[in-house]
Amino acid sequence: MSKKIICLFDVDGTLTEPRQPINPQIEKFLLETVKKEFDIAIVGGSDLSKIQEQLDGKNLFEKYKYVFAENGLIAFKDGKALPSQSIQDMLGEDNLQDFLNFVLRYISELKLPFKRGTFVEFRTGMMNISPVGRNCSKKEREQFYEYDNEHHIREKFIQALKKEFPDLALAYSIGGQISFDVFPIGWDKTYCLRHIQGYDEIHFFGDKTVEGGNDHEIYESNFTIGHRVTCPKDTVNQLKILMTLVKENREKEQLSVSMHCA
Ligand code: M1P
Repeated sequence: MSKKIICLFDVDGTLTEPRQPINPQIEKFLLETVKKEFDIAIVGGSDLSKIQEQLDGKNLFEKYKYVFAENGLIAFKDGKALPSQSIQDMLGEDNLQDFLNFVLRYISELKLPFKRGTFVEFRTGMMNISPVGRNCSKKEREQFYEYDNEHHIREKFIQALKKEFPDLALAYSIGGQISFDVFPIGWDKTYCLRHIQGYDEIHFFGDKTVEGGNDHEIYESNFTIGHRVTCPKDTVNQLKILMTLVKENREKEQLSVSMHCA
């Protein structure tokens, strides 16, 4: 019997350019070609509203078998919401406020080429912290990204947080261009895997697969077959290769069954 496969995609950098809408041709390929062969699902670090904005959210739940936002802390199967947990319950209000106060103090002392607004976005299962501020424009986002590549603002910030809060069981990951995510250890993208059942293979596609990137743990997980991609076009190419391999294997299986029966 042929294997039941699901393809699980990261969003930014894998299906779309960072924080941009999906290219209609890529969406067409997913929905009209890939979906004929495999179930498809998404797992983003972002919150649901950003994912909906990027993936033409009108029929998001019809397009994808599973939709996971915030690494799977916000989860839907066939459009039905699955159980969730919150970061405030996990950390406790006292720890949370100490943490946030330190973050805001640290940002207040940072001198950057420019700063905008919304430095902390408090989500259900994580905090998203942006030294430059989430309200920056697309151009400013690119500029900060370049500046950060040179000056390692986010990496240094994360080191300072780790040093200040060694006892809080928190993980830090850089999934995008202007911010980093903070969440309880284990609430990385592998969190979503607890919801996926009934498949022989889970193929995960992501671009931030190296250590410190927010696709790293799920890419390395024993429960997935990881595909490292460089951009949405590369995702399409790797899907084409996967579909060819699966087709060849199915043909081989059919041939051996018919030889066995003859
Ligand atoms: O999906 C990857 C990341 O996308 C955004 O990052 P940034 O705005 O820095 O490019 C954020 O939503 C972040 O939480 C998420 O991990």
